Amino acid sequence: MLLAALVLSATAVVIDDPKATVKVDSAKREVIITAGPFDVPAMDPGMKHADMEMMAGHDTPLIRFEWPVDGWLRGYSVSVEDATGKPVDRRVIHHLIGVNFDRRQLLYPAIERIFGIGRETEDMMVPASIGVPMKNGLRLGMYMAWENETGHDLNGIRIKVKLNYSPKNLNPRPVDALPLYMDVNLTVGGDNEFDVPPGRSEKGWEFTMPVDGRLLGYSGHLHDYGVGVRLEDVATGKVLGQVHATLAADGKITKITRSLPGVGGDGIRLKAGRKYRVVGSYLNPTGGVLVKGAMAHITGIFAPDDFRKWPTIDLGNESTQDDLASLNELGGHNHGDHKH
Ligand SMILES: [Cu+2]
Repeated sequence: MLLAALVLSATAVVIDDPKATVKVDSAKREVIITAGPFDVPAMDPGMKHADMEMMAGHDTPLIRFEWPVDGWLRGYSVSVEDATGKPVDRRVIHHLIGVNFDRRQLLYPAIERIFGIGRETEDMMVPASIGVPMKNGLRLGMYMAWENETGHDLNGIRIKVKLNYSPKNLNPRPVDALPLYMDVNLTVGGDNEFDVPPGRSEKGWEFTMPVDGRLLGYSGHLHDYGVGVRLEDVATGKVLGQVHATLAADGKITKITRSLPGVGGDGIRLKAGRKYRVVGSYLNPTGGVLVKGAMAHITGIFAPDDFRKWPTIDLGNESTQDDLASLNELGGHNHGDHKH
């Protein structure tokens, strides 16, 4: 009986893009997206990250799918397997970004980035007391960039993204929270990379918070030679949160910290109308400028005090149009930008 129930609870749906399938395992409370097959040529061993960034068609085309259940998203994990189903080192993914066409970001007139991993980030899971509200039928998508340093071509590999959810009848009801993206150098619909001069340097971006709420958890993203990213209050200079990078001896980034101030605590209170700044710091030992070699942002999960005040998508907004156009052009041959 139990086995039958498990089998019945897993239903496969093939959607319009034949490259992605969506499966629900209601026993494990997982939505499993499988994308592929992909052929990923080996990188030239002398290739630097910045060279890779400049390559045409750096990101894969957008892979669209529909979210299949009502409830809350509370975590995700990403794995890669070869044509025979054997695991492949996940570090062949430079980044993987999930987007939600049905919700806007808080700080940018751009569509929501709902999940994301970088080479240096670990899988994400928050306690069941928190969740991102999700409705059956939400239009999602994802894209990724490869960094195949294995020394050999990878043919027919597949990516598996497991999205953990809480069902809609979960009791007690989770606190509604939404992704919060804060980048030191983003042009919506354009890129967010910047040059890093030799030695120590910082780059910051100031913004005014549109709504009241609490930052419940956060991590971030940096490239090689990154030191950290912090969030500070502009008026007082007080550092409210920070992420730190762990680098290997050669300066390559291996890990980035994660904090959950909203678990066992109230989180970091951010106030509507108040100014904040996100600042990325780098220490470049190469003696030269790293051209477009860096990115720095904090990604968090934010509980607004009043959900109704969250900004809605305005399709007439030029930046929103640029954002949508850039997603639709992914995988083209005329750009090598790197969007998160
Ligand atoms: Cu990046």
